[in-house]
Amino acid sequence: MADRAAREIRGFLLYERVLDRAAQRALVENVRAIARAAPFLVPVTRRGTEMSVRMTSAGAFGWITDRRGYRYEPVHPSGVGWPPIPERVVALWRELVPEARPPESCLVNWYGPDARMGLHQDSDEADMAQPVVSVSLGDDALFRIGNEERGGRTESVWLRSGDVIVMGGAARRLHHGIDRIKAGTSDLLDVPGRINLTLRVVT
Ligand code: MD6
Ligand code: FE
Repeated sequence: MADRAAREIRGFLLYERVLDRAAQRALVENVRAIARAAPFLVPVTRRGTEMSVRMTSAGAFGWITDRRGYRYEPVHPSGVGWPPIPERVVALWRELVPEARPPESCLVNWYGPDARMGLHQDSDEADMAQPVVSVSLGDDALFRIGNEERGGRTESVWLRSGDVIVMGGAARRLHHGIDRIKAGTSDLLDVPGRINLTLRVVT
């Protein structure tokens, strides 16, 4: 595959429509199976504010936030182990970031039509030299990329179903977030909304 074309935005690499419709559908089925084993959670910040996305995970570690703060946990709060990361996204990881260590976590974010994700840095991982690979499914989402420090100018790009982003190198420390979802732009899911999968090395 090595010759896929990427669009670069501030060091983020955007691979458009990497997953075809059949692969997207199969991945949605994988996500449904993950959610049956490890149900979606309502993430709550340390201050007690509910986030608008719903979250679960696959892999050796899942990313959790609750009144105790942000962290990776080896099991779902129910006590069950996180299900394995779907093989097709592990294959994508190997293809797009062959030099990286194997992924240890696949965070699954569910966005309803009104969900968003504020500008944040991904900084809970021990080895920041390892990239993050993110897959979008369902409705279009407006992704905003900022700077290493808070504030300053930002750039936005629409992410569509089947798109994949690689965040590595200097871009690994940039703020980024999802401003909004454009409901009804995809008919992949039975309901309006978006699924995002983010693969990471945690240790
Ligand atoms: C999202 N994505 O696309 C949120 N983080 O719903 C992220 O927070 C993200 O897309 C790190 C690398 C790529 C991402
Ligand atoms: Fe992130």
